[in-house]
Amino acid sequence: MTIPSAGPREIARVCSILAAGRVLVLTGAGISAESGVPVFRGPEGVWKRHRPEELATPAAFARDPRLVWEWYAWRRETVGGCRPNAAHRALARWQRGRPGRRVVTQNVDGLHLLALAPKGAGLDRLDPEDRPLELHGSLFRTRCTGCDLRRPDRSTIDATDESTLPRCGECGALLRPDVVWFGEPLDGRALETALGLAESAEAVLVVGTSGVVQPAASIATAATRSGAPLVEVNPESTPLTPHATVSLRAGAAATLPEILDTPS
Ligand code: BV8
Ligand code: ZN
Repeated sequence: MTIPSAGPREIARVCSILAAGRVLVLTGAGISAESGVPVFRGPEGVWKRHRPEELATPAAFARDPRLVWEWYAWRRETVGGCRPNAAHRALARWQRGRPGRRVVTQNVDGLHLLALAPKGAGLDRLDPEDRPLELHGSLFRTRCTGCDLRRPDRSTIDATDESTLPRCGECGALLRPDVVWFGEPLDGRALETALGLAESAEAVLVVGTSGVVQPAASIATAATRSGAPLVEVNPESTPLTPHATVSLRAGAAATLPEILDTPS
């Protein structure tokens, strides 16, 4: 059922669905739109200026690492100034200390983590169950193309020349953003965990994803195949809308506090 603007009855229905013990939340770029993080597709999507095939692929990096790092340096700078919005914060409140509530995100902006540990402090003390599963990696981690060393990294990247690109302190090889590019497999353990959470979920909440990127989008439908009702929050309809029990045509920042802060 698609709801152009949710009234108290629909909100109450959504709250009762999300009051289940085991709820899986799948988020996409739309949950960060109101934090000022550009979404991927859509009129002003970042892909408009660049096509995924050009930049977010291993072949593009092999062909022109400087251009790829230039794009990621710009995205790091853009995202680095963004803060979690009311939707990220509502999710962090809702899931804290409730192990049955898990967030799986396609986003690489790190805003779910910042909402859980605002100053970035205490990230290491976060309960692993509270940490979001970052299926596509993070803009703020690098990975070594030589020895695979992965490290948190919020440094400013100098992409003016190939010689100024970041290199591994251990082996000297070129570093790359620790994100999953198109044509690259997702981390097997992360995907297995996400699919396991989907199969055991009693409800699934999908927020701000166009539902076109696979295999991430299939995590939502894996939950519905196991009988879990799906609630979607998105101003537009998506390929996941037909699987939704309730699809709220709404923005995340206004809607999530409304549907998650209700004591259950
Ligand atoms: C792989 C990291 C195989 C990089 C990203 C079927 C099965 C398997 C693969 C495929 C398949 N079909 C096609 C493929 C290939 C491909 C794919 O899915 N292509 C798509 C484009 C058709 N998939 C892959 O390549 C994956 N790898 O399958 O490997 C393999 C196996 C073994 C061995 C070798 C290979 C890897 C996919 C990961 C790609 N990396 N990101 C980077 O970020 O630079 S994906 C990228 O898109 C982002 O991570 C982003 O999160 C993701 C999905 O986009 P969305 O989050 O949905 O964002 P979008 O802009 O599209 O939509 C925003 C939504 O928000 C909109 O609906 C909008 O209405 C809504 N919105 C706007 N404002 C708000 C809002 N909602 C709420 N509130 C608001 N205020
Ligand atoms: Zn190395």
